[in-house]
Amino acid sequence: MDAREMKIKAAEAALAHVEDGMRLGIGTGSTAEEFVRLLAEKVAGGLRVEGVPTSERTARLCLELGVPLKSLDELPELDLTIDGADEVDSRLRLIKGGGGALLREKIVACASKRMIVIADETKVVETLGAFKLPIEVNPFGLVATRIAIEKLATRLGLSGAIDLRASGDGTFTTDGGHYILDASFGRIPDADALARNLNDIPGVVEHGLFINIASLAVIAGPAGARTLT
Ligand code: ABF
Repeated sequence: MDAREMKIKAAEAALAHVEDGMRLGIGTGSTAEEFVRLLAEKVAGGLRVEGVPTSERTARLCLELGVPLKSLDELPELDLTIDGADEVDSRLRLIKGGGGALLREKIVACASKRMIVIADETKVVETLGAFKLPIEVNPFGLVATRIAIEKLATRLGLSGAIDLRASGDGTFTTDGGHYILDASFGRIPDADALARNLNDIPGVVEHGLFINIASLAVIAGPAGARTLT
């Protein structure tokens, strides 16, 4: 099974949790896009759902494939969000934000009764942090915010470069107009403490540690899909 087939396997398994009439949060990234394609087939076959997209990119794909969309303000309480991740540990703690949509992803997931993560085996880790932790920051006071994050990291015994994310023609800007700092900590032994403390830094809009948010992960590997709860 190649990488794309594994993403499709995970998306298929998650689709089994979608019921007629559900209000769905719809994630971002290549795995979530496989889910959107499968969902669109079901919608074409008569399944009635309303989706809230977690990014402009996902919104475009849904519109193109005929998945009905609403804004989160129109549907502020969702039944289920299905989204990808960059890392997942055995306690269903996640790193997200590699795709740059972490703020909307977290808002949508937290507005949902349940969040199912779809990923392939390469995303499962013992300790979070090998993937650079995305931290969404307000452009105002960028340097001061970065220094505050560095000081926090030092206090928590973490080290590593904290780089401003670039895009082809300059600085990467999120759908919300913010910047992203990617922190190469390598290992984050106490992800809960880091998550709590990052939220106390005023220039930090949100970070990619999703703690106590996911309720289930569908992990696809060469032998098929398994679940983590
Ligand atoms: C989103 O897409 C993100 O939070 C995560 O960064 C990324 C995962 O992408 P992919 O499924 O392409 O690996 O879910």
